[in-house]
Amino acid sequence: MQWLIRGTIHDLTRKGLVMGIVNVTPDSFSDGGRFADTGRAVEHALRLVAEGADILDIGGESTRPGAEPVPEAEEIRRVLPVIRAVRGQTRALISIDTMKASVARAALDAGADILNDVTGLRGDPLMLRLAAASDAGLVVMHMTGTPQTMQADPAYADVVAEVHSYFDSRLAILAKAGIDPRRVVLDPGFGFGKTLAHNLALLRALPELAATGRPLLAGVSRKSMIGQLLESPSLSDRDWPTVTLTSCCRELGARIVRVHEVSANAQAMRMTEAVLGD
Ligand code: HH2
Repeated sequence: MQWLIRGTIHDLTRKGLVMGIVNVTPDSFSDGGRFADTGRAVEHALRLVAEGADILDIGGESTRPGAEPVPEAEEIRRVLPVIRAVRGQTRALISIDTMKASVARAALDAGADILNDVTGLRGDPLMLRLAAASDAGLVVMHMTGTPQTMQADPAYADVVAEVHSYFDSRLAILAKAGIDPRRVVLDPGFGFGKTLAHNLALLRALPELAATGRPLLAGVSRKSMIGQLLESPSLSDRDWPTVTLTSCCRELGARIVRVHEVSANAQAMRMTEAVLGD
């Protein structure tokens, strides 16, 4: 269970990674506007590192259902000063959460280590070439449709089989583009074109999805599936359920969790790993 990022191998066999979310956006679904200016975003990022984040996932465009697309110049204006400032102050890994190759290129040039593309490097025709020319770690996520359309009426004959075959085909396409598979981690994309039943089926199937041999990343933090299960629209009720899901995901084989609150989720990872043993 290894992840190759900028020439360094990270062994995730026994110890998974916590990816802390830094949304430099006015409209993200759970924290929109809170860290939208550079100073507050940098302060937040450094706090997440102090709490135990291994990776900071910095994004300048919300992907919540129905979110307005952001022009590339504006997205770069949001994320670049944050990446530059954070790069100078921490050795934590930095990930750029973007669907645009121009934003990814600027972020990687500014010192980002990982490219997290919710379209699985399919959205921007220039993304695959950029990824191949770099040595960044890559997060390849599954999404049906686009953030504008994905929750309209998600339907699959068999969601687990479809995500599984998507992973296989993306790994084959990336390998053909010359990308070392050890650079890739895979993400089922919870909430991206999925109903509650689809999300639960994918959670249960994590051990099966891990059979590709690549590490799995799970992003369930504060997502609407939690509100649906608890029958509560309140976002402030979603942090403890997220911690529980972190523990479940790690037990079921995920090696990286993407979360808004780092401290409690990092503790859940360590506790679960202690129980799992070798
Ligand atoms: N979820 C979100 C954004 N990026 N990337 C990966 N790899 N996996 C995910 O599950 C994922 C992601 C959505 O969460 P958030 O960033 O909090 O919200 P928004 O997109 O509204 O900024």
